[in-house]
Amino acid sequence: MDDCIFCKIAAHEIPSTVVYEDDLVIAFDDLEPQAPVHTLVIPKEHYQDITDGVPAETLAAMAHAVDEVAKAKGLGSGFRVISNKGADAGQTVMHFHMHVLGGKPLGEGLV
Ligand code: IU
Repeated sequence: MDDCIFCKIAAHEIPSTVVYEDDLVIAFDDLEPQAPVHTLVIPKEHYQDITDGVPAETLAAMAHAVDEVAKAKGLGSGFRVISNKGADAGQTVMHFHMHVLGGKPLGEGLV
């Protein structure tokens, strides 16, 4: 999509700190980290959110990328994966993404 900032990051038109990349997905550090490790995993193709008909192959590539991020960032003791869908969940960038959060004990609550 022309006006999507995450599409531009995926295309390397906007610089980011890339943690992992393959043909289908890219993972890069969040600009406003909410934890010592806060990396975003996104599909290179534009999907609005997790419900937007994302192909199984792409979802599998994202799961693989989460694992690669965890290894690269040394998150062996645990981490959290969050994907916001829609305004009530606080989604601000309308390009499907998974937050990978860790690097400290995150507590037991989900919200
Ligand atoms: P959300 O789930 O849509 O709320 O998360 C969007 C995230 O994208 C949020 O954590 C922002 O800090 C992050 N982000 C970014 O890393 N780089 C950007 O250029 C923009 C947003 I815009």
